[in-house]
Amino acid sequence: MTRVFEPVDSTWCPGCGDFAVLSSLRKAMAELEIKTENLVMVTGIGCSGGIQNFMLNYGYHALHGRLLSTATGIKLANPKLTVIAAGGDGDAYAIGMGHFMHTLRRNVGIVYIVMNNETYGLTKGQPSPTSKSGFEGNIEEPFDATLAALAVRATTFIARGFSGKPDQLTNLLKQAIQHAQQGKGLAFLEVLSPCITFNDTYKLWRQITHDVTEEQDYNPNNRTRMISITLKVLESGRIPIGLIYRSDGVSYEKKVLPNLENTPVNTDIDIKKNLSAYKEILTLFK
Ligand SMILES: Cc1ncc(C[n+]2csc(CCOP(=O)(O)OP(=O)(O)O)c2C)c(N)n1
Ligand SMILES: [Mg+2]
Repeated sequence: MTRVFEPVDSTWCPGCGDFAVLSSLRKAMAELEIKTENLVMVTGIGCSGGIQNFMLNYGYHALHGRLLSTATGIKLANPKLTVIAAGGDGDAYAIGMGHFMHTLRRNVGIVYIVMNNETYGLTKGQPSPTSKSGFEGNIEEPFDATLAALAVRATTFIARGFSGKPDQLTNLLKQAIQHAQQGKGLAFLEVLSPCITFNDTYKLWRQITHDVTEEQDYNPNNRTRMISITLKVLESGRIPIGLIYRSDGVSYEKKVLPNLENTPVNTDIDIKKNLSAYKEILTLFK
């Protein structure tokens, strides 16, 4: 199969947290032996969205905040593909918030990576929905996506990694990809990925990230307990990281397309063979 993309050199600032996401993703793909021609990356608008240009696979740069509807369409057209959506906190939780919530609710079998730097990096450092109160004149309180995702009862995989912990990140990425591949549904992975130019949080995040797996009553299959742990960690001024929640769901594509041999990508669209059917459809518009 010929490929449509040649990866280009990264345009990220030296030291950007997104480099760790890129290298961990490459590592996870290699370890899971995912063939590049079977992977599609759909990305949002922002520095983080550039990741698709630096990878050797099929990709599509979607409209700002609209990557999830594009990724859903690709997965439904060809459920055998591994579909990874990736973008920033602004893309996900500001302009894309409605799509984020509803895609979680649908449990589409894609991996969604949100690179959260608590700012709009590409447009030079304005506050985003995850920015702390006080950042660049921000007077609002930050949104926590893992807690919100836990509140959507259809979610089946919720995790948070940190660019400063690449081994844990690679492990979470592998689990997320496998979850989506196994038809269990959407794997949501937020990555704390510092913007060294406009919001350098490396040092702070090393201090305040807290691995939820260290909690005595940690049980990632128990939603109620994980809501309580997540809330407790957040209210103590720390940020929960690690695998937060996982359950065996049934993905949206499995419900819509129970027969994997009869999917849109397998449909015969040959004009000559289907001429009468096409004519019939056209008459409906007359
Ligand atoms: C419809 C639309 N509105 C606004 C913008 C301007 N814009 C470009 S990127 C961006 C936000 C980027 O922030 P984030 O999603 O957090 O990505 P980052 O650059 O931090 O990785 C905005 C508001 C746009 N490109 N399109
Ligand atoms: Mg951002």
